[in-house]
Amino acid sequence: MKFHVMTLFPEMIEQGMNTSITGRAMAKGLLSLDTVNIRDYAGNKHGKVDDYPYGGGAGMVMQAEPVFAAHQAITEKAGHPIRTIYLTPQGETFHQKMAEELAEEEELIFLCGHYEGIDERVLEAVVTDYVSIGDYVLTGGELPAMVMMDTISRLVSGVLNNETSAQSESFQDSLLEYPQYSRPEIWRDKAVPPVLMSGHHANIEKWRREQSILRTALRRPDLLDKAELTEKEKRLLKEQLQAAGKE
Ligand code: 6GU
Repeated sequence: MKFHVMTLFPEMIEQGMNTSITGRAMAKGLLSLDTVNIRDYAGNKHGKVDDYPYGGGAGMVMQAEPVFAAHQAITEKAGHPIRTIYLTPQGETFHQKMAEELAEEEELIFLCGHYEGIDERVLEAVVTDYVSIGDYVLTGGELPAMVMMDTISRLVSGVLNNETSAQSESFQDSLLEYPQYSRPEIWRDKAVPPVLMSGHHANIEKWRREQSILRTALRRPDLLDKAELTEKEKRLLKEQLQAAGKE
């Protein structure tokens, strides 16, 4: 996967992506990151890329030409069109299925805006996808771009140590992950659930599935509608919720 990021703050993106799992994946050549400083395409010696909004109003608008020139430099070098994501609270809300679909692309361009936004005309010319990461307002698109790249990266083959974990984790089957425990067996008078110490793999799998279902019901009941539970699992969940005084 090759990520291109158009931004006024390339060091922010590089610092974030060079850390931890994405950093290791880049060192291994499984991912690549190309940050493009839009300011380098300002076309004036002051590096000015913003101006007042026509019609008046607060703040500044990023001008069309530097964004267009930066985008052209990327696609001309690539020699083919590249799906271009503009990070904006006005976009479709990011979700795991979208990440899975984007992970199929060989390259992606992320366009990060600042100030009050970017001149609409260049968005119409270069953007293929408008994406938000949730209903709150950030100062710029850099953190959302990093959120998306992190999510997409872990779906790229070889990025995670264990191939199974990308698939089995939360949301893949609309259930949250089961709780995890490690040494010591007793910590501050709290013991690890005995089934995990039993070595009985079928019982462990069964317990984990039950825990996933119970936890989803308690923390994210909205997800449960999409999960496929057997009649037996539905009955057990009802009992457990009643026992916990939650129903
Ligand atoms: Cl993609 N950008 C900004 N500026 N704020 C956001 C966002 C994006 N998604 C949620 N809030």
